[in-house]
Amino acid sequence: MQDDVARSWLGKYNRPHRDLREFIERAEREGEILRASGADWDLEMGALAEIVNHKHAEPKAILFENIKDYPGYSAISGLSNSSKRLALTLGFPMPRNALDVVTAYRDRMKHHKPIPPTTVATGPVLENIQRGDDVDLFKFPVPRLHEKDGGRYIGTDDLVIMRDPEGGWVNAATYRVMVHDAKTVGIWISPGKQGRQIRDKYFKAGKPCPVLICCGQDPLLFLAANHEVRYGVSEIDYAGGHRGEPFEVVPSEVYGLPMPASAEIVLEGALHANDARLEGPFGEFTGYYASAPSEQPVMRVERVYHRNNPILGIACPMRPPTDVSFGKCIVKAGMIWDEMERAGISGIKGVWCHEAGVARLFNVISLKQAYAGHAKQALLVAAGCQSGAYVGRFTIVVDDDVDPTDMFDVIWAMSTRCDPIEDIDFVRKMWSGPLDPMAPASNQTSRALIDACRPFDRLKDFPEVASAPRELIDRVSAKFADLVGKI
Ligand SMILES: Cc1cc2nc3c(=O)[nH]c(=O)nc-3n(C[C@H](O)[C@H](O)[C@H](O)COP(=O)(O)O)c2cc1C
Ligand SMILES: [Mn+2]
Repeated sequence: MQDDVARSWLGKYNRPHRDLREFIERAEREGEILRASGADWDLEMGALAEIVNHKHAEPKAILFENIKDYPGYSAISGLSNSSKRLALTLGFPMPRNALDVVTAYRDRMKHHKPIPPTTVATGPVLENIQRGDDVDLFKFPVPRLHEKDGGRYIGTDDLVIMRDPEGGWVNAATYRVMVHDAKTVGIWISPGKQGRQIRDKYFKAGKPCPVLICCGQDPLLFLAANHEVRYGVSEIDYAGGHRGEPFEVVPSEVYGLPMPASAEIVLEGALHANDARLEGPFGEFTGYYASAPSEQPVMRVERVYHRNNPILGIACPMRPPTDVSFGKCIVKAGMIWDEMERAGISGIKGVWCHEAGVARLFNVISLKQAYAGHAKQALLVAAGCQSGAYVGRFTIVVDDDVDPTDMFDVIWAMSTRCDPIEDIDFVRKMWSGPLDPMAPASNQTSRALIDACRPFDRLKDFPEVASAPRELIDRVSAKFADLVGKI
């Protein structure tokens, strides 16, 4: 099993990167990293992330160096936010475009098997340890990302690691972490998330919930942590399956939770049901300061582990595009495609989660219809599967002659192959959360399922598309090569 997966590491390099640092070296060799020296942790890092990510469709990552007040410390934003860097992260051949990576992800998932980590006694993460009174979170260049944020956020590009008290498996998910003071943080977890389900099991049993917060790690771990991996599967194992070999983990001192051995910074502590403080607001991925401050459990930090000259991972949600949104479009599309095929749907030719919908709210499936009802079945599964369900809005199915990544094509199909009253269905009370500005207090919102395929019973006599055949285009292009060159 492991051999099969290992051979699937088809990247430019014949082995996975060792850690975040080697990944940065590789990405820099591809010209994918911008170095920014002298930014202020107070708002400037966030503003620079906005400037860079709003400029190009495939933005570069930013390595912040010599951060104000923090000589010797650095931070990195946007590591997997381009097709090239995602291919490097996952070990895929260099892609021509985003859909190449989506397809590679879907293909990988056909034989992907989670690989549990190997426990080792030590690793670079133990180079420095703060215990008890020594704990000082302000030792790190923790940014205030947006003007109206409720505080400085140390956890954005992070793994929040917890052990399920029933199954014993380890969840590792990205949840935002605000610094309250030098020794205390607050974690915001949306209702329904797996870490929230686990946390609440401890609280219900009247027990504290042990937690590790890893802030800076291999981007492959971050990728697994911020996507909806199925319940019961550890994101560390899931990422190991992509890597083709196990990650190494070191048991933490206090609670024995697994921390990635080459992590940059890890905080350890526990959440208590009756120990909460106001958390937020925070500029969020939907593009708004979406939820008002609320009482959230705090973690009294008992240990901080960090490498020498640690690199803090940062992600800056904001009005999209953000420093994770492009990469998310690709991975989410690959995951939805895979889940749809696992659910038995045939004929899927492409999936794309549009960045303007922040890879969640406007998702398109391209389908070769084979039977009446095929398109509706595809819509229901795409909107309801684990990776497609949270904070959704519009799911659209188009025929296989429509490029799902091309908004012009998609709107043309919606405009010409969809009769709104017949072809748009609504599903009420789906999974949403406080970050959706339209969500009511129940955190449930509706979905529009839009069938923009030609009606199946009219496939044979539906008007033909008025577009010159490929051969004619090629022949005329060759004949008028001078003119075509000037277009
Ligand atoms: C940069 C970033 C920040 C995120 N912050 C949060 C957060 O604060 N709370 C939350 O519930 N989900 C957050 N998410 C989404 C979760 O990481 C995602 O839904 C993930 O699947 C949760 O893991 P789980 O399925 O194990 O609960 C964030 C995602 C990203 C990319
Ligand atoms: Mn999970």
